[in-house]
Amino acid sequence: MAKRDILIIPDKQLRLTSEPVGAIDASVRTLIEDMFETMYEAPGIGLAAIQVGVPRRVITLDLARKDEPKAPQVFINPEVVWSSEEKSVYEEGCLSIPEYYEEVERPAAVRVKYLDREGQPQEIEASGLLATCLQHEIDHINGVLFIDHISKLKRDMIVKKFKKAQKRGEPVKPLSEDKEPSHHIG
Ligand code: K1U
Ligand code: ZN
Repeated sequence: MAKRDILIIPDKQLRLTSEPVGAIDASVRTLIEDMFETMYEAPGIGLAAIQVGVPRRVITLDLARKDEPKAPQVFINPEVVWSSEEKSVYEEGCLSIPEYYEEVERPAAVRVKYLDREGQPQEIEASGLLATCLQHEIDHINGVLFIDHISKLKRDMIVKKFKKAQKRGEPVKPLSEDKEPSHHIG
């Protein structure tokens, strides 16, 4: 297994639409292993392959708390086949936009069809954090970021900060020091 570098905005690769996976071969299995290592190390609760520069429709998740055993989940070629009318709001973060957290409104529940890591077709109905995370990661494989769901004013401010920091070769400081995630897993 190898940890890979996570792309940070404004990297243009994050705007690509990822291609479906055909056969789950050795390169896909290595990608999945590397994504878990990268996600756990970050640390994060989800990761899309494009965040490590691979434009394939592969997602890893682990929503287990720190005091619980690991619960890795893999979604290959995921597709939302149903979304609830009911919405929920969650303060989201993104490993490609480090240190920024904003409330995003999305469908409260979704049904997602996908292939598991053995290539078997599966369907899952998700609500709560799993629904939020799945939608966030499926957005990634379609070139969409959570900041696309917030106001243009806030989005432009965040992108500007990251562009400026990239030019200077510096890390980006949070817009406000008290913008911490309200969900504390573990
Ligand atoms: O896709 C990503 O960038 C990963 C992202 C997933 C996500 C988080 C919150 C809402 C929707 C999607 C993250 O994992 S950000 C880091 C994070 O939320 C976290 C990290 C450690 C412990 C608990 C949360
Ligand atoms: Zn993200």
